Amino acid sequence: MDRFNVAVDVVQNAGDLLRQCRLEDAEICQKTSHQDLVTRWDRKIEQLLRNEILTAFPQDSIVGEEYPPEAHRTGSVTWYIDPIDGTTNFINQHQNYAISVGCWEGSTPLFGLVLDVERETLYWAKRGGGAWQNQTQIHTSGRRELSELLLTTPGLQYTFLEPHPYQERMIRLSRKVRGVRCLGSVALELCEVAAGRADLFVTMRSSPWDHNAARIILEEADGAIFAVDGGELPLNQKSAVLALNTADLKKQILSI
Ligand code: 2AM
Ligand code: CA
Repeated sequence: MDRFNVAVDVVQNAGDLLRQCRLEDAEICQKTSHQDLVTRWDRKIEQLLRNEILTAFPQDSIVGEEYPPEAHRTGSVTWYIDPIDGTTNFINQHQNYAISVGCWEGSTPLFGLVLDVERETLYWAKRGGGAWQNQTQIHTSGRRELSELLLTTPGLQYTFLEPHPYQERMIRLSRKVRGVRCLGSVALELCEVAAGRADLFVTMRSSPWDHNAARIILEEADGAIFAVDGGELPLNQKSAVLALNTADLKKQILSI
């Protein structure tokens, strides 16, 4: 099996486990605060993904949220994996969370998978092959007027309430767009832009495992993704992120 098929299999199996699991309170831990949580299931699912991927492709590297990278990987392929993107939603809602797997050869995208676990919806893209929601091809919206755009952001307080260099600009932007939505998952919100149900996305906090799968899907859907200052989004560092239904909107959004 090639990497893509291995990835689809393991992501679907992991989704089946999460859909059936019943989370106990004792399985929830704080990482840095009461707003930054991890569960036994985040760890268990990341272990499952790592084991399956490394058994099939032992030279590949894995960058995941819950475990440090393993040493001595010689290949040029890196997998960015988040076992549960939207852990708070997983805990409180048991919906609106995703498994995110992005596969890159150096800085070249190979494919991205984002499984909306509870909706059993797989967003996926291979480089050059368009973007897909299950068997249906998806595309970003054609909206270009600021007053018609829906802005999605996963952390309302970090985007609008906590002080940061873009805070005033974000508040101005929120007044100019048609509405603001918050789903609570970087990967799922980027897929909302890819599918044309949202038009732009901003987050002040995102890690490579949060966005490196969905960015492939978004770009294959003709969207564009940047660091929040409009520069290139780094592959291997945490970053604030700006994503758009088209690169043509970038100048206008950055000038607000
Ligand atoms: P996570 O669920 O994998 O932690 C909403 O908080 C979104 O922002 C989620 O996609 C979450 O990913 C992501 N996120 C990124 N950095 C975060 C952080 N430091 N604390 C909490 N959520 C973070
Ligand atoms: Ca996570």
